[in-house]
Amino acid sequence: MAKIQQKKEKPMIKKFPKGFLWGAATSAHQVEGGCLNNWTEWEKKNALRLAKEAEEKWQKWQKEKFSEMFNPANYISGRACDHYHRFAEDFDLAKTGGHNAHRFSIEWSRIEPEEGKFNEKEVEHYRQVVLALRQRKIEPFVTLWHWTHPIWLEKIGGIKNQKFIFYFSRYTRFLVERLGAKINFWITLNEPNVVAAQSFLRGVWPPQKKNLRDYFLAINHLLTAHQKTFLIIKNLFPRAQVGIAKHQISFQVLQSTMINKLAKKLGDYFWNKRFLKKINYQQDFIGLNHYRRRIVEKGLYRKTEERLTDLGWEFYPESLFQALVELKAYEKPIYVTENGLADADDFQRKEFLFRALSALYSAKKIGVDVRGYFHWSLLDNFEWDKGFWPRFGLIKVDFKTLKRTPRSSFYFYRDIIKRNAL
Ligand code: IFM
Repeated sequence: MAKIQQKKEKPMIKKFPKGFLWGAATSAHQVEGGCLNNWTEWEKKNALRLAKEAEEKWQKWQKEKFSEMFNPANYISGRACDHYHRFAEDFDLAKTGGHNAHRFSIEWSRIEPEEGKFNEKEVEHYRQVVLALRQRKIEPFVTLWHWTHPIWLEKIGGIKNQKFIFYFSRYTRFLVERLGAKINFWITLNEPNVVAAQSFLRGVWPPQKKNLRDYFLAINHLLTAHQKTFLIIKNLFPRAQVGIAKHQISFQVLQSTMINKLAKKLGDYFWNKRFLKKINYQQDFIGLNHYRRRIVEKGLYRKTEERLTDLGWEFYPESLFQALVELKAYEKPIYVTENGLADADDFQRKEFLFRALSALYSAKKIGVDVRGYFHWSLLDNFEWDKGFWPRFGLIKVDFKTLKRTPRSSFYFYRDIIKRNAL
């Protein structure tokens, strides 16, 4: 019998282009510590309630694994990771991880703690942050508003007050005039659709007011705020690249019925497209924040329960492919400005990274112009109304001692970056 010669298949190397940006993202309120803003005020009022509601809200396995969720202190951002004082140490770690880009946000309430009174010392702080990144050859992506703003602004309604547009523009001009020469990439707003929906549609985030009219007001103010600040930045620094970080869901129709197709269209329009379409002449790139898909069935959107992350979100990294492909129509460069999972034991993060980056590679192969990937997050941090228990970090943080310990996935990601390939 003739021997069947087994051909050894060479594993295909998925090579990324030279200059591809690799990094991680954080936001001021979630890592800096010592903030005083609309969220810190809300945390004080709601910590006890959130701890009590944990019993009802989470599954048995989550409650057993993360008993911190029953402690009101879990819901107070407090000193967080103390990144405000330890940013240099954190950037050293990012450098060891091979990162050549980093996304962070500026805390508006530090810059303008009282209406119209700007704090130059805090501008200097962020100048040092940018310098620390540049010294390590890490490209800064700077977010101007990652959901938190000064208390004086919240007192007059925050994003649902039209004056938000004026105040946000003034704050942007002040900052960009001072820091703009050192920054190539600005992200004006983080996930405008998420914050407006959580605050005014679901009514679960500050100011916790369920009201459809306020929802549309908030979205429209954020739209105009972006359009105006885009022009401010471009007038001051024409070569700066300006965009937003947009939360996108991959709506997936399994059975192609009329009602499912219609539900996908609606979901896509209201969640994914409306905002981006309206600002398409005022964005140089699209920042994609992507975490999840939704299955469209019988005209409804449903989650799947098959394999889950610590927060109970579906583990399905491949949905990044669809999210990227759907952005191709805008004909802009794309940076994945957030993508990641809560995984305290780091059991799933390596596989997540590998599969998500394979999806990104496949999207690139069919012509999607993706130029960078920022994993969420560099450090474990304060996950808003969930508090500290969901662990998104490539680097583990012990919130008692503030000791940083890179997880095994940190090194896995480092090796991908080193090879610039999968
Ligand atoms: O932690 C958040 C981040 O602030 C915005 N995007 C989603 C992340 C995970 O929930």
